[in-house]
Amino acid sequence: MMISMRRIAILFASACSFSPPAGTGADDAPADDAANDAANDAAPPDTTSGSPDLVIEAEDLTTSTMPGNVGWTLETVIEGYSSRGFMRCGQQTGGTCEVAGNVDGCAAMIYNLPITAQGTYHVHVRVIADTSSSEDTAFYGIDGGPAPDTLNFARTNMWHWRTGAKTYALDPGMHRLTIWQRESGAKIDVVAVTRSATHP
Ligand SMILES: [Ca+2]
Repeated sequence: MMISMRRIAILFASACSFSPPAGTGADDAPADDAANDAANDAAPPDTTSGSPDLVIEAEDLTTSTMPGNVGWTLETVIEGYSSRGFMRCGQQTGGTCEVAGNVDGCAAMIYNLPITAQGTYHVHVRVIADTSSSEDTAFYGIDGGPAPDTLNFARTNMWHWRTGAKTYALDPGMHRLTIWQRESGAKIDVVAVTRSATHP
């Protein structure tokens, strides 16, 4: 069932160039889990209606950080995205950013979350990665550092949803979702923070 949604429309565009950060190398992300594999969904979501749950176009971020000369930029070169496009992190190299789990030097997209209902919230992202890509992971977190698990995309050549394993108990008020680079070239179309474990 489609979840009702509130759209946050904050336009942003940033210039981006890429230089491989320290720690670049092979994709050592965990294997995709079966539950997330079952979440493939080529249809873009409705991001126009309101509810305590939030579905936000990735390109409608609140702000971003670009340490190390790596950043997220708006792209439209892969069809099937929702709204104005999708955000791609740096060049398509699959080079990883973090050093020993430290994301301080990793490019981040930050989204304000005006939560209106207390609850346990899940983080979902609509993403794509080709069948041989090493550009298929990102870090995420709400109101702090990254969750211990990463967002691991399926290599399907199709837009699909992934859900993070870590959940967050949130009270009403303004919160903040951060998506950090893990692998350069990662592509994200939509982010969602909902009380349902099922993606929008
Ligand atoms: Ca989008």
